[in-house]
Amino acid sequence: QEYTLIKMKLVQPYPEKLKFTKKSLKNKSVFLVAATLRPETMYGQTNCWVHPDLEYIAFKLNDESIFVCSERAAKNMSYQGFTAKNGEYEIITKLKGQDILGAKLNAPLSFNDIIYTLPMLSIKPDKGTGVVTSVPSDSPDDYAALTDLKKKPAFREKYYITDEMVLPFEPIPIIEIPEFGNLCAVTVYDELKIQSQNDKEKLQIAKEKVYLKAFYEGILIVGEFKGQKVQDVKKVLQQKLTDSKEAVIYYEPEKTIMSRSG
Ligand code: ZZB
Repeated sequence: QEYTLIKMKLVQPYPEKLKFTKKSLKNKSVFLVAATLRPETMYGQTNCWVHPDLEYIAFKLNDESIFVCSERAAKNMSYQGFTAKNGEYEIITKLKGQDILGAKLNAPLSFNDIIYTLPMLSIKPDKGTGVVTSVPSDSPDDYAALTDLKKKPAFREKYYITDEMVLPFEPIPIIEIPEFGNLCAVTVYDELKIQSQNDKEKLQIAKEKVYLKAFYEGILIVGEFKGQKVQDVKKVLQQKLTDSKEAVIYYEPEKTIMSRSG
């Protein structure tokens, strides 16, 4: 499986956990990296998701910059030429998702100059990097999780998330799909009466409803490729993001026989 890894640049001041590592990260570029199949949706990023209880690592790349993601993903990257030595990665520090909640980021193509790192409880540890970029206009999971944070002050408080990290951020219309309008995730969320990010079955149905439609019938309504079909611009945007070093290609190995039968 091929993913586009979106490099979301950490903006100073860095979270405490990253300020006090053995080697100073002050003059280093640090990125939270999110695996996506939808590079054409990056205009609509409103935040980044991490799981508060999951373990992440910060490790060094061969160009001296730092990536933050799950150790499983770092290991995969080390076999794909990301690090100085094949199969090896130098861990700068280990951290929990909660250590980077609230961190300020600068994400490529996003109409928001600054977005925040927020908690999502449905992140799967064994997929992608464990860091997910959020596009609530086109991803029902993202819209559900953002709505949860907006509706429940107690949920924000629990994770020390302040109002300004959440309340100003609305889904941004970026892709028009016949019958679903220009905020397809919001349309299906309402249609299926989804209540929260824990509504697993409905969210699965919601995703299936929009995925193929977006690919075959979606039209970009913003940016440089405005007016073009999603299926025609997906690769072009991926290329543009990798050319500008704002993204890299990352491969996820096939699931092992063990996990397939288990
Ligand atoms: C931006 C985006 C915009 C995404 C969208 C989806 C949608 P798949 O097809 O099952 O492989 N994702 C990535 N890693 C994780 C994880 N560890 N846990 C939970 N979710 C994760 O799913 C790939 C998508 O799942 C990725 O693409 C990412 O969200 C999320 F408009 O990135 B996506 C209808 C979906 N729309």
